[in-house]
Amino acid sequence: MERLFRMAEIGATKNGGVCRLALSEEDRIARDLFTEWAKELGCAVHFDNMGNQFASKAGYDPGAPSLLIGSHLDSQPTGGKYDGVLGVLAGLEVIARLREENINHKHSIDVVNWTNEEGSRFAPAMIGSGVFAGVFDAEYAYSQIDSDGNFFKEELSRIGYLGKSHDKRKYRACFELHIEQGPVLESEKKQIGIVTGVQGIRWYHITIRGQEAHAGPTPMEMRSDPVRKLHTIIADLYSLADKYQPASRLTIGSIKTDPGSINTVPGSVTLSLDIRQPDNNTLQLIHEEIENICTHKYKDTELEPIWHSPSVPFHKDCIEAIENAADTLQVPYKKMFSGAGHDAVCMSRIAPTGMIFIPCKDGISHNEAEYASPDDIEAGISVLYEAVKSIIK
Ligand code: HGY
Ligand code: MN
Ligand code: MN
Repeated sequence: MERLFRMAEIGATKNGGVCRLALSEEDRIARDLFTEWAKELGCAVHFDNMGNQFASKAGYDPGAPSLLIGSHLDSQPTGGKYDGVLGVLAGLEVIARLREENINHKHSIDVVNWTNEEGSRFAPAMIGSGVFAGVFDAEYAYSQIDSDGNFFKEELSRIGYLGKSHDKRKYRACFELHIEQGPVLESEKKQIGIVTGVQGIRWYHITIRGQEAHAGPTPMEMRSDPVRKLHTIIADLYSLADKYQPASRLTIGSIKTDPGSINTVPGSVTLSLDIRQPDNNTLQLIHEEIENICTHKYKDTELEPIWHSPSVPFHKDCIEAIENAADTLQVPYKKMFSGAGHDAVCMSRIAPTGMIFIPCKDGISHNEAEYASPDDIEAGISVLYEAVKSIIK
């Protein structure tokens, strides 16, 4: 808890949250602090070509594949103290407990801080774990640009975390502890979520084109005002989401006019679109309907797909190890699908992967009011610790 509150001071916002955008000065300070704590725990620390940080505790068999415990330290612009940070610090806590209990273990452990999980400053999300797991190539990631025109690679180098890519290797397993970021566990009074998989995600930019004109002399009937068309397209998108309830999610997180001047009719308006669905076939149907709305129904509208992360299941052995741990510790749990994307999605491509959730107050996250109780945090870390111990022996 001390480490968690110390980390929360980095990028602290006035409403009790954090703003620690990927590759920002705050991210650099957080990374340096992670390194300091990892070294205090006797870990060897390194970072790779995406700035993913690894804190390693050696097992007694150097030839045995290591076990990864990872999450992320970057946050949303108005993020909470727990999203991502909990999973990284839980990894350090597992190492601290192994040392305190003098546990001898075969497999080494790497605690990982994955770069740019949020995808808020540089799209898409999970790009650090994505390059590590072969979802994206490094050049694609390096070419991503933030809203101020900064390139990913320059920013990574600027904060001093542009390392070398490492060779592909096998991993024994990968675990991630995370707050649920939704209301299910709290409403069902369960302390632990055993995550069976993560729903599919698609991101787009939709741009509606018009013609820039003077806000004063230009008669209304002479205007080609893209904002005027916005409400019909937005209505169509929300009714598409309504059509695929209860499981679908649709979010329009940003709407930007260009040039964004109070007395110029915009030449264009661009909205972001985040679609989620646990079923890949349904996600594909929604995708096709979005293409239809944006390319056939409305002219002067461009659809730019940015990211597609298919729905993935987690590994039965990891699910079982977590369930056994929860049973041993007699904590009430529920098996559930994840509504949020996580680095574990990428890792599930290259290692048996599992996730553990704990409740967050009122199901709120990506919000400065985000809160998880010390009790639930303790339960989550203890389940993680038991599950990891059962695998690294
Ligand atoms: O978008 C997500 O689900 C994650 O919080 N980055
Ligand atoms: Mn997260
Ligand atoms: Mn998040």
